[in-house]
Amino acid sequence: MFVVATAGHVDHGKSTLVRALTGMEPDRWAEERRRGMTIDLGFAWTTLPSGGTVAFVDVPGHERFVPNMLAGVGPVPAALIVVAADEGWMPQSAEHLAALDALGVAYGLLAVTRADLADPGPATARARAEIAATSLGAVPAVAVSGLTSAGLPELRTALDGLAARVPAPAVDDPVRLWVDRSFTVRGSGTVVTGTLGAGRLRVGDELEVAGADDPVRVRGLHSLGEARPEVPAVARVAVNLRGTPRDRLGRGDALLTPGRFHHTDLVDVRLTGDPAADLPATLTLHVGSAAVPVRVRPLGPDTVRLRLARPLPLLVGDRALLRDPGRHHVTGGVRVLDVAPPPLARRGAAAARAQVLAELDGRPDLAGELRRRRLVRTGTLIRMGVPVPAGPGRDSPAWTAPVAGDWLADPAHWQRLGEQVTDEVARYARDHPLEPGMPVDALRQRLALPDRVLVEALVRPPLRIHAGRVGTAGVDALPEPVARAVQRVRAEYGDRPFRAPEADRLVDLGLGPREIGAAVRAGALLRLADNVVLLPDALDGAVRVLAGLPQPFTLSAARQALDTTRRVAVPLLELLDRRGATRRLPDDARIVVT
Ligand SMILES: Nc1nc2c(ncn2[C@@H]2O[C@H](COP(=O)(O)OP(=O)(O)O)[C@@H](O)[C@H]2O)c(=O)[nH]1
Ligand SMILES: [Mg+2]
Repeated sequence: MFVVATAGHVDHGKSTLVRALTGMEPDRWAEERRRGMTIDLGFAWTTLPSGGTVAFVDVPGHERFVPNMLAGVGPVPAALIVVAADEGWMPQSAEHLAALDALGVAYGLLAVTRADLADPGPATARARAEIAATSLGAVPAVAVSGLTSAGLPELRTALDGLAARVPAPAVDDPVRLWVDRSFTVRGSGTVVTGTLGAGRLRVGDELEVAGADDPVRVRGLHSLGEARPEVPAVARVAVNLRGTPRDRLGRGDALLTPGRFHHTDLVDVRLTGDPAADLPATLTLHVGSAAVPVRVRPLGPDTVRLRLARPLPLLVGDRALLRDPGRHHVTGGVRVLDVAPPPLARRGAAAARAQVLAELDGRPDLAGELRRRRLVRTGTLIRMGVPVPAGPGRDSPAWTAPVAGDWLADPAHWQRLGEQVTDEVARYARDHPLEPGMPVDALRQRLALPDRVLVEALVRPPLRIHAGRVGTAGVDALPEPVARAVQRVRAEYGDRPFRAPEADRLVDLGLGPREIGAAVRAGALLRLADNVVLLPDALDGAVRVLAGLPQPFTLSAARQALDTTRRVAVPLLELLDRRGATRRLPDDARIVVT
């Protein structure tokens, strides 16, 4: 099926034309028929010469009902623009065309109606020129009369041509059915209608509704007045929903494939067309069949942040339009660049954001999203409209594979995090020498990581996680007897860290040269000289103590301050000299290097 929306000034013959083409009455309301004026959307369909079906969404032309018009054209990718030969181009001809242009509608046809009343030439020339300057470009034109039916066969052929040009629908895409009507059918319950632009609906489907917790279930489907088990896009469709009160759904709501759409009330967008320098601070955003008040915050020359009065299921790349309802004026189109933008709290954040947005074009870009977000879940990206390959393969690079769980990471950021893990764990070990490692959650918080699985994935040998802590393969990686011996040294010398166990005590503890070697390699002991060992955190502790002395200080002053013997003090100071923590002066005194 091919769906086309009408567009054009009031009384130019849109509804008459739809009626003449389909034999159906697009003005559904008694009031519309009494006043001879379309107020709300009308729906009608017919078979084309090719055998295909065209369904019309007939819109009101009166300026008071432009919001209804926008709800009709929002989800429809093709337009039948109607201009009366005897009246020519009029204000709502222009406003409707501006709306189609803002939404980026690229497929259209011009029908110059009431050709029995005046020469269609001038109206045709003017309308084609106006249309050519928009997203629709050059369109075929047909002169018709709803009264005499002249031109209708040519119009049918032109509609077939238009249907052939519209790209094939993405029937495997997720469903986002913008509701344009909802009503109750006795005995069946709630029915909503809309234009299905992509995807496929089936009886029994569970669908999500923005703003509602519970899913809804499809009880029945109708298209073109007939019940169907399944309706693929593109189609006009009526959906009967099970157990859904009518007041829960209305125009502007959307039925969605679960888990595929991010509901957002904050978007960064690019303005299309000629963005006015003095954009009003509040406008109405029209997207799909929805119309939502928004607050506008300018960012760059053609980019703004919109705060929506209620969340909508929007995707990166969506087209929408902004309208000033007070001034009856389509302000311009927008293209959604980011549906989950960062807050702009810090000074200068807005300017920095404007620079980022200047680089975006609304085409989903996985590498760019990772670079900007650094860490993001696959599901979040998909809900933003950014496709993620199923996994790395011949065509997709390694960074498209999750680093942990369903988390994707920017490769450079992930590498930096790995280095930070090493640093943080080493720092923690220095600050907490008696603890067997850094608690995993402390590390997670230090690195501001949103999920523990990320920490677990970042810990690589020689680091490892043991009993909820991250440490070097130190004490607990040593052979049992050595580990026990080192623990005893910790217990005995923890509170006098610069006293080294005497040689015979080492023997008692079972720490021979080989055991000491293993403990030193594992970072569990520090060897100053043969048979002179300290706990590894002693070095930093010594620097702290020595820094508290009047500078420069002598060996004897150091020995006393450290409460130790020459046997330890001499090699300890030499080691500190070698590491650059202290410097030996010509008179053999030392200073702590700061
Ligand atoms: N003579 C003539 N009158 C027409 C033609 N098309 C529409 N009209 C009349 O123009 C008026 C407005 O038509 P309508 O279809 O309601 O316009 P809409 O507001 O664009 O839907 C009605 O009185 C129609 O009878 C036409 O081709 N020839
Ligand atoms: Mg009408």
